[in-house]
Amino acid sequence: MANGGVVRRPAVPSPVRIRQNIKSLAVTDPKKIVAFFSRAIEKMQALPIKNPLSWRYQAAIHDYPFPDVDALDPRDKTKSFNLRRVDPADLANTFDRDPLARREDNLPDDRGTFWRQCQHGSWFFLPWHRMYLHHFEKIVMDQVAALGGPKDWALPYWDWTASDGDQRIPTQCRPPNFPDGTKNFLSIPQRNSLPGVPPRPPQIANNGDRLGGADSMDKGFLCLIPSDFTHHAGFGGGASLPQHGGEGPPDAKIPSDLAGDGVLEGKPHGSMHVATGGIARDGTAWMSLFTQAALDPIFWMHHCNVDRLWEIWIQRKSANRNPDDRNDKNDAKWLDQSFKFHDRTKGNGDLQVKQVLNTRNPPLSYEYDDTTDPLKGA
Ligand SMILES: [Cu+2]
Repeated sequence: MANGGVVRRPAVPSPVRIRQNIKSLAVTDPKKIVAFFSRAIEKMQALPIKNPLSWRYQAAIHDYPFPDVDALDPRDKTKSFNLRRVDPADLANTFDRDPLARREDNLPDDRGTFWRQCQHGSWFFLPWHRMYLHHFEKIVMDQVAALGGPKDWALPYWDWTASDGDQRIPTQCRPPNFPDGTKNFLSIPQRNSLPGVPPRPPQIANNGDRLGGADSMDKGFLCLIPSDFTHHAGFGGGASLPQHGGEGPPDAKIPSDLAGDGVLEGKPHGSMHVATGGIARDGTAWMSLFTQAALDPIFWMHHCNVDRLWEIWIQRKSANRNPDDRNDKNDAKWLDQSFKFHDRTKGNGDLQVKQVLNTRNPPLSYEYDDTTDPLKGA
């Protein structure tokens, strides 16, 4: 096939916003994408957690620890996915709590509906996170516009798969201050800062050290190889009911041992989370925990790259398809499944999976600057 096996989707009318590689966005870039992102984060962090447009509320949509952690029954499946996995005897020692909690916090009344919604370990992983990024991006866009920034601002992505094997925190996200002396809100100290155990060299994320082991980022792009979406070892994950962690398929004809995460979700997605966050026990491992990950601005750029890999997978071979069989009970449920969100106005932002399958169409209307197939159609 021409063009290295890349199947281009038909163009849709502009304006389509372009999500760009943060590496290509120097602080001096004319649109100041990175600088405006930082200033928008500052604004969002200043809002109280009760406000759906605040930084902490947005992070809690992914997951949030129960404040009543001491009273937690780990068998209660309505409770946090993370905490279910923690040995009760260990609860007092975990750092799976809100690291920004303050006495004066006033948690929102609608948290039971909108918080702790992240979909992992199933075929809802990719569409749910795409929706999550979409609403977050719109909220940031409004902050950027209010600050006088570009109207077509779009989230940058962190390409840890770069062909040079970069696997480092992007330069712009490391120093606590920008060259002009203003605070860099893309930099946080809660990233892997543990000295390596010899003979492994230390990996200090914000120093620009290479993160994780050599295979953390899936250098061979093995995640792009599966040709089926639906499977625990497929690209997108096993058929499952929509739940934190996945709870088995809606239609029993798919054996439940095929439920579970897809290849992309495990590695590089999960492995790069842990490589970035580091060890979970010392309270400085935000990216390693569902409940804290989205507090680190790099979470959004990390997931943008995961979303881009989904787009690459779809484009690289015409045989690669999302679940699309309307006659199949499971596929139909996947397509019609809706998830609850606030939109940028705090109004109803609910979306169905079938609405987010082509990024160039509304309501998404974005594309990536690079969806070249790294495997060149192989
Ligand atoms: Cu993630």
